[in-house]
Amino acid sequence: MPATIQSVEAILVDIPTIRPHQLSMTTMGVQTMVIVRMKDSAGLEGLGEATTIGGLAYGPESPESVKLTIDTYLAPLLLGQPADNINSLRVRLNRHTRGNNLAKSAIETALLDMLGKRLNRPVSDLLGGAVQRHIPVLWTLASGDTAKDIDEALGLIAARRHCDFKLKIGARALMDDVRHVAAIKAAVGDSASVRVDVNQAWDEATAAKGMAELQAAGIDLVEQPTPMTDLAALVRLSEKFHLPILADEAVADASDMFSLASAGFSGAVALKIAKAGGPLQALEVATVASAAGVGLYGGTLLEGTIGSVAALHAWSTLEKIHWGTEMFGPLLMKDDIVVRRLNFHDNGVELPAGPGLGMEIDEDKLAYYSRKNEYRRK
Ligand code: MUC
Ligand code: MG
Repeated sequence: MPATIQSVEAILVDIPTIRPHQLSMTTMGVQTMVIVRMKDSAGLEGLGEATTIGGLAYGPESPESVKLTIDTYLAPLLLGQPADNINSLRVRLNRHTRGNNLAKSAIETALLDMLGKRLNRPVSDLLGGAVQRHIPVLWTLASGDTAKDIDEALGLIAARRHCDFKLKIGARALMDDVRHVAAIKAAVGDSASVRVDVNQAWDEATAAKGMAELQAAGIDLVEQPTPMTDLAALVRLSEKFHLPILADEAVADASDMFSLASAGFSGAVALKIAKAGGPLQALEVATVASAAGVGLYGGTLLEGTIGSVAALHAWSTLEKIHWGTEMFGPLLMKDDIVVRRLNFHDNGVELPAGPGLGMEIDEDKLAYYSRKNEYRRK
């Protein structure tokens, strides 16, 4: 008798951040994760996570809507179904529900975790096998204060925790941002790679001026300078500058990647399991990007440990991640809900061993941080 899915629980978990995290569209002081706990008839549990940034500030799914989508629509489609055929379950979910890729990513992650535990294999094996176990991780400087960001960067370089940095810009006037970025680049020097993420805040003319200034300041990569729907602007900017562009919000799944690449884009893409609808689909984006000569980068929606580990299992299977990864989400939170936290060292992180994701919930911590009252926001 194949194991069937018996229960699917979606839990809202609020954990404060170690400092305010400023992006062009919001400032975060707390991160809200949706943790999925799925159980099957053999008594196994699969864990998954869906997380976004600043409620509805970043994208069309909020943590609360993800929980509602899972409870109301996805869980009823899964209950009683055979647990191990992940492709069949994806087809079933997509036949009855559109979009909602964050929620679907958490479900796909939980299914992979459960299958890995059943087969006694890590999720990376289910995805074809890991080719790297120590994966580079950058840090995002986003305190909103240039001097604080420089102190933070120098401390992290000295500790060998990170040697690459991404700066969140776009909320301020262009030349204020350029001065901020140039000061940080000058302070960290040539040994550190400095990139910026504009999170769609510029129009094309501002982006052209901004990229010229940033190129002169020694910046290595500019992420999503213009609105996500304007693929033509990304293509024109990528033709105009040597400074490469990282497409983020513009590319969620493999067909988005195909559209952008076939329009003539060159540069790199931020893979995110949440945008794509799960680790398997994120790797499909990587395949299309690689075929088109677009570089790869392991991106995050600032997930906690469960979501970050799911992504790490996927990134570990890639031969080359040209721009490294940003799987630092767990380090931005003051606490964690897993028993053994990730091991960040030597400017990267170790892929956890063990069956499935290799992660175990700390029940006391989960109970402490889970949202008790729907109307309370910390
Ligand atoms: C984004 O847009 O890339 C990734 C790192 C970070 O600080 O924010 C995220 C979102
Ligand atoms: Mg981004």
